[in-house]
Amino acid sequence: MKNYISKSALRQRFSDALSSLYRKEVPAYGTLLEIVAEVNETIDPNQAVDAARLGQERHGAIRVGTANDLSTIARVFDQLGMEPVGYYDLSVAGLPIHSTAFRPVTAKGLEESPFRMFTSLLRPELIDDSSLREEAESTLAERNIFAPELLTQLKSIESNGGLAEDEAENFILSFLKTFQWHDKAQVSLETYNKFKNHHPLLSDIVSFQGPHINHLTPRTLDIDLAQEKMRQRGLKAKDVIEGPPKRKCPILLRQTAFKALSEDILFEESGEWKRGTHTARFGEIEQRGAALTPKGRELYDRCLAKKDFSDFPDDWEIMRKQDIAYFRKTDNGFEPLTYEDFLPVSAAGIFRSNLGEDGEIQTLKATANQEAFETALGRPVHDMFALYSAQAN
Ligand code: OOG
Ligand code: NI
Repeated sequence: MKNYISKSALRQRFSDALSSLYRKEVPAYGTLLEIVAEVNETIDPNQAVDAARLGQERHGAIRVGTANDLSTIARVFDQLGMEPVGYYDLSVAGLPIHSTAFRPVTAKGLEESPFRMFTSLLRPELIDDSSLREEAESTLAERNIFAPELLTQLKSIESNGGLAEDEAENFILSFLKTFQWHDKAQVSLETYNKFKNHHPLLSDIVSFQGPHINHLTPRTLDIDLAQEKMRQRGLKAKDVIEGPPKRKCPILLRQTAFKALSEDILFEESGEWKRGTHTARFGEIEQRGAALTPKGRELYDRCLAKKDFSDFPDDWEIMRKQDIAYFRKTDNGFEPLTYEDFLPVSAAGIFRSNLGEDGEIQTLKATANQEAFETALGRPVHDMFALYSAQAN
């Protein structure tokens, strides 16, 4: 019998391959990695949470256009030990998409390789211009975002129940193609501008051969220091850090990013090439804190809405007694569980600063539709609170 590679090993190899691809394509991301390594080195490893996985920790994000793309990518991620967790309705922030995060769901899986991918699906029903909607849908229907060899390999892994060690390299290379940048658009400049004027996300999702990775995010232990260093090194950092304020006891997730680059694109029009630009790719950093219970999350959302966190206890003992955060019992007492997921309000803030829309949120007459998302995905998403509860005690 052949030796099958473990899903965690495959996930880590994919994460490393994607990181080198992105470093090559977006050199500023390399600078970001240097900053994070520098900052994390200044922190005592004995004090650091999840010290072992820190250096390799990151997430990425892509936006796909069709149900078939979403369900197929879910099958590939499944082979990498990444399952959909949570449903994020981004229509509340004026974005015509809904999302999930593919990630390992067990403590062991997270320990072995914590890589995750925030994945959004376009909601064409939220495009109120019907001719534009039809044009978007027919453009999306014509493209194939997966290399043919990837689909062949995927079928064979699914029927064999695993991937041989010596075939892993090829599988990863085929999957990487889905995340590559395309400097030639698949629509004319005029069509691109039509999509863009309707919503910048629409032009990003529809105009290219594939759903290019739009950012990668290493994890830092001191985001305030890292943000300062980003400025010193000449990266155009966002003005504010998304998420909770700086605290003694970090909770959830704090994030910041450097603004997306404007990149040259060629658009074909009756056999001639026209030059244009597209703004999509950026780099982000994040600092992770404790996972909150539904009660804690409600309190967080309330504090965020009124921009005042004085009601949120900044003491582990109190947070545990009041059932605000999840804890695990260890030999040295209680240890908070790390939040492994995302925050829709923060995501919307990151989206906005990268779509060149620093102003008001556009409103969309829309409601969450988890059922439609799960139908497109081909399976239900995990409930994140259930996953944390299972690991807490
Ligand atoms: C995804 C934004 C969400 C995060 O860290 O909250 C995200 C996107 O820009 O496609 O990655
Ligand atoms: Ni992100």
